[in-house]
Parts: sequence; structure tokens; C-alpha cells
Amino acid sequence: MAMQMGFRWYGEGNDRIRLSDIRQIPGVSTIVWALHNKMPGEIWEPEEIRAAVAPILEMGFNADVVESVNVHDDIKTGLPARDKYIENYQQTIRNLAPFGVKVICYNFMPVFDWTRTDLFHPVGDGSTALYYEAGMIQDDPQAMADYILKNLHGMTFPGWEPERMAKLDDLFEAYKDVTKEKLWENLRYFLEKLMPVCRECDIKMAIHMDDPPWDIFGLPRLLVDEEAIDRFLKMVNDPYNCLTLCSGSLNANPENRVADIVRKHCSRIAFAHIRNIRHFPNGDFSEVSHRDCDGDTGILDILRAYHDGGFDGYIRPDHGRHLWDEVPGKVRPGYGLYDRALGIMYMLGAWDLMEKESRFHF
Ligand code: DNO
Repeated sequence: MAMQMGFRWYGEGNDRIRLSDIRQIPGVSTIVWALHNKMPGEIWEPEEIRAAVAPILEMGFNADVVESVNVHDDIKTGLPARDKYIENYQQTIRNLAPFGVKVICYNFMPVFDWTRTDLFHPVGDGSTALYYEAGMIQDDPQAMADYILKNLHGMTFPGWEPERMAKLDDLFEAYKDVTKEKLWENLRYFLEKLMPVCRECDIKMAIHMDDPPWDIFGLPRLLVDEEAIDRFLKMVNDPYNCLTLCSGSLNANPENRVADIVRKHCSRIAFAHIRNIRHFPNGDFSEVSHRDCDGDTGILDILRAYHDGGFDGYIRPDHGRHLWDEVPGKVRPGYGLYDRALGIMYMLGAWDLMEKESRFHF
């Protein structure tokens, strides 16, 4: 098996990008998809899955990776109702298996998924990108949620469901007593219940890193650095308990050496997200192009680490900048067509060269 290149697509009628556009990007085999109308905790029914996957397969792609099946807050907070939601999750895994799904990406972040303060920040070359202004993430989560929802212009975005965001106070209340240790314990409980089903279905659970990798608004976050990743993999030491190693999420903390983590845990990385970050001295950061020298994340070292490790999982360009006519309202923030396509060509260029060199040397 070789590494497989993926492209995240939000589905027919829910994405301006068409599958026929994606087919023109060289080297993409996998569409990373989800049922975006589902609330966390709901069962994904076989008929709904079939309808979503059919156009993907028809266009000649595989649908091996789902991002994400979101985890209900009762599982994260450890309420008694979690057992019912875990059963639903198990059923969703069973329902996905006949469609060839191999990896489920998910996250265990309390309340918020990824967090940015500016979705269309000028990069300096006329394009815009997602931006994090450290000073702004202080005490008003509602203002941030409102800002993000407004800039989605009605587009769905997992983790930012308007229904959930409308109940932010209740959510914060629910997490009030959830310490970091409790959250770890709830994650272990969840995964231990899933592992037998994953083995039976040959589907890997691949946890996404916390983005950014530190506590925000007083909410604990777990998957933040190498030590936490070591703990996570040891805690449920099963080949089906894997990582979605997101280079940009981790490297939002410049101390995180992503290439070293890849070298250490390559066999447990089921899904690689490649994104480049540029840091500013005041703690702000901007997302930038995939080109190594445009940011500080070390994209080439990371790709080399995957190549040296014999990586045969799935990889995708993560966010891209918004280029050309990708202006607010016309593009899902971070998920335009052009910069992700450029990122793919950059990654495949480096990868093909490494392949060629290794064939030449041995
Ligand atoms: C951001 C994405 C995340 C990711 C989830 C996984 O663009 O990388 O939203 O999909 O955290 O559950």
C-alpha cells in the first residue's frame, strides 16, 4: 500500500467545488467526506451513507476517510447518557464499514473545534488566510462564535453547528467540573468501548489534534504536544487507536517539533493533515501556503519523516489560503480549491522526488 492523497469535500449541494474539479488535481485518490447535516450523537443510516458516497465512487475516487463523526458532549463530559451515544457511535462505525471506510477522524475538544479570530486575514500577496490573534481569545466565547458563524455565510461547518452555538452558556455549564484528568478518563472510556467494533469493522479511529494546542476560555484541551500524544497512544494501546496528526494544529505552538513526532509514531498515524503556519513574536499566527519557506512548520522535514517511516496512510492538504475570486461568501473559510490544489502539487513534488531517490539508491 502506498500513501493516498485526499481532498476534503463537503458534499453535493454543500460545496461550491465539484468532484469534477477535484478530479483535475493530479494524484487525488480519496475524498474526505462526512454527513454534514448530522448532529453529534445521531446514527448515520446506511441509506444516507450510500447517497453521500455514490457520487464519490462514480467519479472514480474512494471514500475511505470520514472527517468527522463528531462526539456528543455527554460523552466528553461523562454523563450517564453517554452509553447510549457510544452505542450510536458503534452503530455508525458498523454502518460505514460496508462502504469501504477505513479511517474515522474525530476530535475530543470541549465545546469548540478549531478556533480562529480572523477568517480572511490578508497574507500580504493579495490572498487571505485564517489567522489567530492571541490577544482576542480572552473572555468572550460568544463573540467569537458569532463572528465565525457570520463568516460561514450559512455554510455548514462541523463543530460550529448553529444549534450548539446557540446554547453556549449551557455547554460551558456542562463542562464546569470537567478537569483535564476527567476529560482524559472520558476519552479512555469512549475508546475502550469502540475498539472491539473497530477491529471487527477494520476501521481506525484517528483523533485530531487540539487546535490551537492549549486551553482556551478555561476549557481543557488534551492533544497538545508530544507528551500528550505519547500518553494517548499508551492509554489505549491498540493499532486501531490512531492519530490524525495535524501539522498546523500542533505547530501553532512553535515548541512542537512535528517531524520528530511523525518519526516516533508513524505507524499510529492513520491520517496526516499538512498545513503551514507563520508565527509572530506576540503569539499571533497566520496560515500560509504549503511551501516550506513561507512558514515555520517545517513542511519538507515532515514529509521526509513520513517518507522515511514508510507512511501508507491518508494525507491531505489541510487549510489553504483564499486565492483569486475566493472572497467571503464564495468560499468555505480554509477550504477553497486553488491553494489546496497547489499544496497537493507541492507535496506530491517532494514525495515523488523522494520516491525516485530511494529507488535509485537501493
Ligand atoms: C479544521 C479541521 C477540523 C477537524 C476536526 C476533526 O479545519 O481540521 O475541524 O476536521 O477537528 O474532528
